[in-house]
Amino acid sequence: MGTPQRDITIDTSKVPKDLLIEKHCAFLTGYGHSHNTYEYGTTDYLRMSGIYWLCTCLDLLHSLKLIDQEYIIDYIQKCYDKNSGGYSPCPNHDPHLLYTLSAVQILVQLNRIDLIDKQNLCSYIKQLQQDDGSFMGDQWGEIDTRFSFCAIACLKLIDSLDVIDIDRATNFIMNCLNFDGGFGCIPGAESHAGQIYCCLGFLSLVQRLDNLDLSTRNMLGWWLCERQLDKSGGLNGRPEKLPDVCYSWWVLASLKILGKIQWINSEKLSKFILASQDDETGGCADRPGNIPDPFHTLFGITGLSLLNIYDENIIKKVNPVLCMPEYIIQKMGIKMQLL
Ligand code: 3PZ
Ligand code: ZN
Repeated sequence: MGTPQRDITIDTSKVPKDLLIEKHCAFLTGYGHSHNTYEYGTTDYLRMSGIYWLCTCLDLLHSLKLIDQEYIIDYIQKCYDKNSGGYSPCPNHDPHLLYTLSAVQILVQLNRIDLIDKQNLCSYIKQLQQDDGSFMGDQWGEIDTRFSFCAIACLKLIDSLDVIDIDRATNFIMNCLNFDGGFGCIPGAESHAGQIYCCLGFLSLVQRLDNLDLSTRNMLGWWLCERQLDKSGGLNGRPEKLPDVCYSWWVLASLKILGKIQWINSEKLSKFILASQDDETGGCADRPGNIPDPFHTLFGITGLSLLNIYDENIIKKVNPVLCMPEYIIQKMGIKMQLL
């Protein structure tokens, strides 16, 4: 039987059963409209990513017109650090790969890639690569496979993958592969769904998924689909944790890359995501009854998009590797590997 699952019970008489599109759009734009800026509601140390979460979610819901694009573009420019070539979460903070990826994703989505100083951005990313192929997130030196993904995703979006050492970067990712088929943040660290997404996304973008043999792909597929809990239908990020809407994204996107998304019970998962909506304020929380935020709202909607249960006129298709609307990836001609 193994260890019992930690799970929650959903009171089906109290939770929404339909997708609350208009309420989500109002919730997301509310993060911008208060105080007439996009600063309200999202804390400053992650504001650039906050703007990426809400822009991406609104575009997927056919409502990008509701945001002030000029304001956002101006905000991104204020977060650009000319000296390093990277972007910070808010003006006068230090640049970091996490927020640099968010800034590039927003600029690509708003069709303003012309504002990016490609050469300066490339040198910013290049100087963060270490001899073992890994990437630091910023000048302070933390190493994590998340940052390898951010580096490769930025470079792919500006068509400049060749400026870094891809072989060494790939070797570092492969050194983070564990015996259970999952990946951790550094060699030897335990497997976690978020890290698995970053490592599979990395291998997909550099077209090296063939590095994973058939038995590893199967083990990893099993590990990922075991994240689905029986009672609630939600997914957790690792064994013995509670279900959380954002893992709908990290796990489903990983399974999509592996070509095994059908290993998840989509009916049960979609019910869990819908139950996590807040029918008063709009937005999704990490699980039913909790307070909604833009992060879980985006990953609830992208999870539903990957499950393919709503028409494209309701939720646009999302790209499983870059977490951006698929039509933009197609328009840019960006190629990646899916199994
Ligand atoms: C959340 N961050 O470190 S965070 C994040 N978490 O910046 C954003 N699921 O206060 C929001 N947990 C909410 N809006 C939560 C982004 C975390 C992830 C925390 C979380 C999510 C469960 C506990 C790390 C991409 C980028 C960043 C992360 C993961 C993936 C918090 C706590 C942490 C953070 C922000 C707010 C609850 C929103
Ligand atoms: Zn979460």
